[in-house]
Amino acid sequence: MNAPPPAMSSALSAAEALAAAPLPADRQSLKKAIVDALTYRIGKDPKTATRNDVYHAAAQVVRDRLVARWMDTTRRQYAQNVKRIYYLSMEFLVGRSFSNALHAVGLYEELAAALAELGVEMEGMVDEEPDAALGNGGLGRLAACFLDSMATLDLPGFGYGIRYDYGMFAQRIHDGNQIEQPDDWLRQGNPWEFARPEHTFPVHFSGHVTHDAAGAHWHPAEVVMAVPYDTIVPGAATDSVMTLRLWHARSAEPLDLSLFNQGDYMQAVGHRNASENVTRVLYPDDSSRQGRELRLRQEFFFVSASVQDLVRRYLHGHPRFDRFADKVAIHLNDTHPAIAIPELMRVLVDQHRLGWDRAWGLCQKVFSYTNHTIMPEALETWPIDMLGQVLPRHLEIIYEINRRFLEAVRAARGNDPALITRLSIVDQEHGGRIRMAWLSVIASHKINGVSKLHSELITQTLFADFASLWPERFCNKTNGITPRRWLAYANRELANLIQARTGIDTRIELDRLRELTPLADDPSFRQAFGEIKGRNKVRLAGLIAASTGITVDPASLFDVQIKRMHEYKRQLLNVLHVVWRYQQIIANPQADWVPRTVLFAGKAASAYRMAKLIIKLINDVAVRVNHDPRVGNLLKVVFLPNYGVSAAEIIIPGANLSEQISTAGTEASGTGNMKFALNGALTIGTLDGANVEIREQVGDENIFIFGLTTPEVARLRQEGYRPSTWIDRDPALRQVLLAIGDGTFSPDDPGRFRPIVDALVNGDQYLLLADFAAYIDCQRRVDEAWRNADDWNRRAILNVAGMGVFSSDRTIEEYANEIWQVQPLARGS
Ligand code: 26Q
Repeated sequence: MNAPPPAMSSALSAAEALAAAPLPADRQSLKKAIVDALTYRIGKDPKTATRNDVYHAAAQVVRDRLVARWMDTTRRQYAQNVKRIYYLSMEFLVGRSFSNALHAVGLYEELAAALAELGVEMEGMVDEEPDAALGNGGLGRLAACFLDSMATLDLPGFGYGIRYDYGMFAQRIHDGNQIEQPDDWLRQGNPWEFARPEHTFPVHFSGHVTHDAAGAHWHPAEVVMAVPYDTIVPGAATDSVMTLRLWHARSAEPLDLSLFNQGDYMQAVGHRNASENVTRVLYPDDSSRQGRELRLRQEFFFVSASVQDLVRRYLHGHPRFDRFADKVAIHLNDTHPAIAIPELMRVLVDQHRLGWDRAWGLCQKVFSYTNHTIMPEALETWPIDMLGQVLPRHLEIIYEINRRFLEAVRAARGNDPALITRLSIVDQEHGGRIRMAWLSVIASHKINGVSKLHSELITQTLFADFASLWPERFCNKTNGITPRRWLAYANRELANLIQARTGIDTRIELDRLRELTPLADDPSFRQAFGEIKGRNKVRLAGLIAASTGITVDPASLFDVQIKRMHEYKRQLLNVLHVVWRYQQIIANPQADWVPRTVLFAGKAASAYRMAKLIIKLINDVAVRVNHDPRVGNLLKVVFLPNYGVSAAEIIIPGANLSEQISTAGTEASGTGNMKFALNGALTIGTLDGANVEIREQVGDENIFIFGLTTPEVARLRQEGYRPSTWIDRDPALRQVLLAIGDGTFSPDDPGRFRPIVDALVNGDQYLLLADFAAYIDCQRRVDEAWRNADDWNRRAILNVAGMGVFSSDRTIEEYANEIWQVQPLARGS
């Protein structure tokens, strides 16, 4: 939070004496506080209050108990004059805050009891809170886990992002098809944020640039105001509380006075809407769609406000910029905030009149950049004319950065035109575009990938030329997940069992999980572990029934694939297995089949036709399979709608098998894979992303690995991949494709899934057919393993035991030490 530094706090000089004693937290006081909040803050008679009103009252009571810690954290940051990390991200996929905050202040049980005495059940009440779904998927969720870890490790970090009016769309399934609905998450108000209008900054756009002896002058044509909203991010087992500062766009003028004076009131107010559109909605794409001007405006909007804010905070305690790089680290979560580079240059050179070389030296010291993808279609580039129109001065600065950089390359490497073309920030090929990844690499002192494999791949392919120029800048930081949300709170029973048997506090001691290894051979532990999994499966079955009407048997093997719908993630390969299994069961009903429930969930980008068609296929297959009396309980297929953080918190603890089956070399890391293994699911997966490291940790015998490796994929493609070869040699595969293509699952429209089969037969970009046989074979091994329930539990426990390194606390410690060079805040004063 942004409490003023001690020197400025004269406004309420007498307040110190009254400074808040810790608020009471016993059951009776909590009850009273909730009723008071209902009455005086919500303005509701407790007699007529709804469950939603009670949620808001309870949330305020919890928030009150965090505020003093928040202020104290800010004071310590100022007093210790620490180096701060500014984590810039377009996305923070936080999910719900209520339980997380309750656990952080250690009041979960007591508040649940207080609520019960008031006649409200905690379980149902927490469902009143909408997810803060300000992100698409992995990248946004990673940012949320990182904030949680920074808070827990007492690191002085700030998250900076956008307060979207509408987050990730809600997904409805109608007749098997995805329908998008707006996510109006702020409708009922957000108890976790504080508006800070006093820290509003103007953000400028467009116009033109002039130059004179004093330097460059940008004469912008538009201004939008950026109003910060601070969200509380509590750490676990510490008093530290972090701030996530999200910017909201407000029109600079109440209305267009000239229009108003002409009597055109509606138009005058309409003008206001246009500039406020910049923070209206999250782009629901997890890659592809490019070049939208509003997206560029969003990026610059939050970056410009954040840079102004952090420079203001720095200058508050320092008269000059000499110590800037000792006090500031700015991290770019992918290239989405990369416009911060020319913006900081502009602030330093044009506004504060630093020399170019000095300003550039500071930039290279403060910026670092994480790459999350090597897929070319997901790399951000902007058309030169668009960038020049929206941000004319920034385009000039980018050109100047590029000119100097290429000159240095020529000096070091001689004039190699091919190399220069490859290294240039300006891509002359595609109508002239600015490569944001190149800009980010050139400006950063450290560039990292998100798993060992991915970090290796980016230095060998995407950034090979840069890596040979500056090998020391490239490093790996394997992703992690917060053990608070994903084990201690989502799977409290398992966390309690682990604590009871080993003393491990899973919230903050995930590095001790190896101590579980001997317990895998302890029958009583295996038994208890299996029973907990069973109860989590019953809970998941309840969610499935409530949201789809489908009844599933909690004793069946729960086989789960939940993630954004994307061709490279190969949900379709999973479907091919389901169809194969269906056909085999019908052909051979007497065989000793392992009953399975195959669960899918995930959103498709609204314009992604193939991904949406695959959702429809899953649902059509489900209708057919689930109603076929020959199948009975041997196979159930479920597509759970509206996947998000809160759904994941129920699904993951109830899973037995985690599907991580992307084409090798395509998934940068994956983080769902870690969440499943941590909750005792076994993985079936390719050697892709962090699966490679999961295998290292759990041992080859406790993970089901199949399929082509990254070099094999590359070789196959190079030699010329022909799908027909694989169909010709595998009658079972042919039969599966025939059924999908001939309308077996779409009798109302037999040609519906032809495009899917055609895409496989005529290209199969992600090599599903090449991996099909290996996948089926691997699924057979899964069935065999499942038959021995006790041994399955043993392996599951060994998976949990191996997950210690995937705590985001470990990841963040590495960032702090090796990239940011920041120390934890001292506790106490
Ligand atoms: C870009 C331009 C225009 C509109 C949207 C976008 C956009 C938005 C989101 C591009 C990419 C994303 C998200 C990418 C993402 O989530 N990547 C995932 O990051 C995880 C965390 O590192 C990895 O574990 C996953 O492997 C990776 O796919």
